[in-house]
Amino acid sequence: CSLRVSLLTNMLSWYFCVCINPYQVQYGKYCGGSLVSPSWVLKAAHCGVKDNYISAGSTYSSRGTRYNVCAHFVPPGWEAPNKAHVMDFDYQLLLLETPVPVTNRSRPIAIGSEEDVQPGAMVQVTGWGHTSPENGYKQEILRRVLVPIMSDDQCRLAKHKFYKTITPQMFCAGYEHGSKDACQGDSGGPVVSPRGRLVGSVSFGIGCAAPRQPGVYADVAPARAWIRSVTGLPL
Ligand code: 4AZ
Repeated sequence: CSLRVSLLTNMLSWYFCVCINPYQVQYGKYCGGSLVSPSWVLKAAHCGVKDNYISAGSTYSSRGTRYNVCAHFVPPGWEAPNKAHVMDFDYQLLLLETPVPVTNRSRPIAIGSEEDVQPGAMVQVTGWGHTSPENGYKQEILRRVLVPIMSDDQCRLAKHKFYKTITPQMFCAGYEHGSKDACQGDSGGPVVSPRGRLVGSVSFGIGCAAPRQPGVYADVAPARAWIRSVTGLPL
């Protein structure tokens, strides 16, 4: 019976997953990213520039199609993580050699604006990262979690000094009691507002899903002008 249940849930998750998050891509072994146009991917700056391809078009980590990266663009404010663990401007743009075809499985997401980033708004975070701090295995099937955006003031009260360094290029999201969060391997992945706009990119956090230790995300809305200037997209 449990086999049947798991077969059924696998089939259901397959059915639902095929079309969810067509904008999600994978970068390297441990990072995600988002298609913001057929030729441009937004990912985390801290994921580096080592890998020269992304995979897109599947919710299965091992089944995406590879697209070569021809250039990386890093915002002027980004500095590699320092001792204070500040990851300001933790986003980066990748230009693909050939555009990803626009289909049900791969398609860009529109970039959100400041109105999409309100405290209390439930945002969807997706990735192939760890499902608990103890489970160090990458997931094969894309997972998602819904978490509320926190005000910066509330985030500064969190239980670690790193949260005091929240900048306008970041926002926090999560519950006071924890339990739902992004984790290792989700970095660079999409954070999507209730109206389906890209508002963030997974950046960092102290541990995963612990009480008063929310996830920290790069805020994409303030990056619109920079994204427009690099990509020429009509934002
Ligand atoms: C990471 O290392 C990471 N709980 C991503 C998100 C969070 C922690 C770590 C947030 O990719």
